[in-house]
Amino acid sequence: MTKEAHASQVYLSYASWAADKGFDGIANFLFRHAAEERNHMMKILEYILQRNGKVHVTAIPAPDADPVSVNNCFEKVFQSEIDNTKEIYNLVNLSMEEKDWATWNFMQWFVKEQIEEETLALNLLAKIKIAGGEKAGGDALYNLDRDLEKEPDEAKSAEDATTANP
Ligand code: OFO
Repeated sequence: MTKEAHASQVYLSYASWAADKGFDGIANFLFRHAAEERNHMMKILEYILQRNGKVHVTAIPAPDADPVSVNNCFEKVFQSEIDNTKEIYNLVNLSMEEKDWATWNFMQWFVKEQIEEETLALNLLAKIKIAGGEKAGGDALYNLDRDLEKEPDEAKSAEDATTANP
């Protein structure tokens, strides 16, 4: 739960960085993703309650330092997703050890979600690499920024989100 909340803070922080640099499309994309990660946190919280568990809401660690470039921003996004995937795999492993098949089944949604999110970050990094990687600038970044403004995502407003479809 805290890891998903942390992922949301990471996206919020990088979105704010992008907005400050004038990349409004990238900022919007990252802000929407922050909302998506928060929905993931809620999905886990609701599951714990549904299973009669006790929810512990703890402090959320601060996000990393700001990125130094658009390329670095998406490298950091990718690394954050990898870190979250490892935490999710730990829960899957634990559920197997405990023979808690309900939780194992619940966690499969997150396994699939992480594949999608890692792929999305990798695809964006590949595009930036074509545009020059760390040296990408001018037109290339302008076009990427404009494309991301239109990128569809799964983030819903809080009232539309459900546990099954956060
Ligand atoms: Fe919660 O999906 Fe990424 O981290």
